[in-house]
Amino acid sequence: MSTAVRIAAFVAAVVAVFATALVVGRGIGPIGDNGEGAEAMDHTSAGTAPEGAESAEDAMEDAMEVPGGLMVSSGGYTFDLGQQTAAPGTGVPLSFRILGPDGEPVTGYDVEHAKELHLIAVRRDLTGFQHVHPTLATDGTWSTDLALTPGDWRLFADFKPTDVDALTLGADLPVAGRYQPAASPGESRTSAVDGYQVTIDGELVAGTDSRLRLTVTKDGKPVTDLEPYLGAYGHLVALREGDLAYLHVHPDGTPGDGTTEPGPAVAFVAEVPSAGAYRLFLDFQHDGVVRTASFALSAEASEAAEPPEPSDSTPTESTPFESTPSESGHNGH
Ligand SMILES: [Cu+2]
Repeated sequence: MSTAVRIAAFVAAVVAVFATALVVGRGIGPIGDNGEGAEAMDHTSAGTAPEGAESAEDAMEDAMEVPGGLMVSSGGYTFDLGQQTAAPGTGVPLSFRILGPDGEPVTGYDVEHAKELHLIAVRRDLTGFQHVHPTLATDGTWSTDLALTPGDWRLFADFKPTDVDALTLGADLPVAGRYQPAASPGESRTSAVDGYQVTIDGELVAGTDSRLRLTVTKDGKPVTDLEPYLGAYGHLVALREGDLAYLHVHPDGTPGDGTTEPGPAVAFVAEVPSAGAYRLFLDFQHDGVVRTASFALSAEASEAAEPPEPSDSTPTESTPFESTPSESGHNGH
């Protein structure tokens, strides 16, 4: 046996001894732990999970809850666009069907937010937002017109088949032509549209009901005679930047409930699934015209998650309405 081979054999033997010691050490570790390990095992076997495990379970549950609008087919229902591309234009006809679990077009819908189906169209760079209400033919075909510019568009159908949970399906619609993608504006809390200025107050926090308040002014004066639109003084759509997840937002208060004023402030409750950038679009009606204001907000991580890195920016002071408990309560639907 050469020296080299003998050294190699010795090294292998030493490694084997250490590996065995490691395995044995791991095996007896908890038992030889003066009862502490045994106690912990009793604790676990009794079904009481340690605190950390519970929040991890919650986080797992949250992770499995897929936001709306990311799928073209879900729960047996399919958003059937019937066309793969569209030409640009201001009055581009679009028709589509929602196919049910049996593959047939769905013809029965429940009214939600005053309509049987809400169609949201937005270019993937989050410009050109439109919220329209197509008309339903007896054969289950929905029809509407859209104003489309060149680029990749995303369409969302928000509806509730009769006797089934509401759902939002999403489908891509590429529009031919050259275009320059718009950059994200970063945080943007004010929006000017047709002489109106709309501001948004409140913070989005991942995984919690976040209260948002939008305030409408015109020529510097508060607008106090907003008109009901879709059963509320505003309709807010929130989309996550990056994948355009379509988020659940509902108004906090209903016109005519005795506490909800017709402006200048409109309150909403939004639940965002994660930290990150979100774009919000508010449709509001005044003087018979529906207008859309848009905003960009950054959602914070939930308190249950790891604390975020200290950031350079000073946290925004809480606005009065945040610390005031809700008077009207959530107006769920
Ligand atoms: Cu709608």
